Amino acid sequence: MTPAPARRPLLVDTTLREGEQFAAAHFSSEDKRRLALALDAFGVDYLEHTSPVASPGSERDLRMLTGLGLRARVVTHVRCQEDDVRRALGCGVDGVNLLFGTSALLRAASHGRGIDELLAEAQAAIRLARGAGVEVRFSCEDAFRTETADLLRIYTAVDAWGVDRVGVADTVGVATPQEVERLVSTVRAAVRCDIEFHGHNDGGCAVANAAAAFGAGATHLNVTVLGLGERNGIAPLSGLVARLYLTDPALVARYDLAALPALDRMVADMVGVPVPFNACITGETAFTHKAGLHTNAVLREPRSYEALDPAVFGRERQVLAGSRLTGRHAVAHRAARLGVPLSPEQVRRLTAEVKAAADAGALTDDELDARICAFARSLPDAPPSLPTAERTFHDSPPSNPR
Ligand code: HCA
Ligand code: CU
Repeated sequence: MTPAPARRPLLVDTTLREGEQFAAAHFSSEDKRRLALALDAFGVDYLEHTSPVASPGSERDLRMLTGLGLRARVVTHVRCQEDDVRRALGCGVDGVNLLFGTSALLRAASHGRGIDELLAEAQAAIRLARGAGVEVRFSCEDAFRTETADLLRIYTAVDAWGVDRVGVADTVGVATPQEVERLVSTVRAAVRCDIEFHGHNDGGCAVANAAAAFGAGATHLNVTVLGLGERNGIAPLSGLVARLYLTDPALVARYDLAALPALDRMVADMVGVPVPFNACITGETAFTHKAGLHTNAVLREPRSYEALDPAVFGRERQVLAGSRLTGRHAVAHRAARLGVPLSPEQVRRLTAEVKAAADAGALTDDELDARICAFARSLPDAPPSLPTAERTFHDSPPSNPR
């Protein structure tokens, strides 16, 4: 008997909708085209674009995206208003992502409708979109501050009206993974349709919450490149991929994982922000090892201090040897890479020298190499073939075999 295929999440990239709500973001039509092609090549399952009613340019861009012939489904974010749904349908989308604020706070501050009223408007919008044969998602904005009884009433109603999926949105990033797990499980038990999760990062839990939602039965997970979005954003694509890969590489095997660094850089350049130094997978130092204890072990066995293999994601391991936290193994490794043979006693002395010098600030690779060469030349038995000029290199011990 062949084993049942693992359940895998579908990724809904909303960089071109939620991401454009990031304070510094303004994507040109050409940015959108390049980004959509790159995300499609990476393999995301859906691309969500801003509503065509947002501006004339947004409508033109949405038409341009639906005309690209992407493999990913192109969907747009739409208020539950029939005119808005018609405008979306006119752009040739594969689906509409309908939403309504359902918490008492949003009902009062945003649209002023009661549950009965919003359900009536949702029903009309759903009927119109279903009639056009596109995918329909209905999301409760601010689900985690909405009464559970109200949520279940809404979700079961829209499920009965034939939506393809319901959305559970942590709009202000207040939920914990445990709360996500509880709510998504409750919704899972109440509806037949698929479930989408959209989580903001105000409390630092966006990635953990998306992973928890998947664990509890969500089928579709929202991400943006770099986590761009309102305020401090939502779950970043690279972060969620890292989390899912650690759970089971099969969950993300169909995506072009080595394309992540270039994707993050592309969007960072478009928006004018750096890729965060501590971003999962794509951050500058995500695979950099520094302290002697770490470098010692990692040079022998990369898995000792690496949960993820950099090579899988198109990255390289960096082993720093020039800081005061360095260790003998890192220094010896650097010397060996320079072609400088040293005895264990000489390595010990050189390491002590490096540490003392680095107390004033870490040595650059060039400075460290110069120091190693000078040390070797000063030895009474210095071999004639010592390198005279410093060179730099990236450390890449064998990729870990995971
Ligand atoms: C918004 C709200 C939203 C919608 C999410 C969704 C949120 O900015 O319009 O459609 O599921 O966080 O609630 O992004
Ligand atoms: Cu949002």
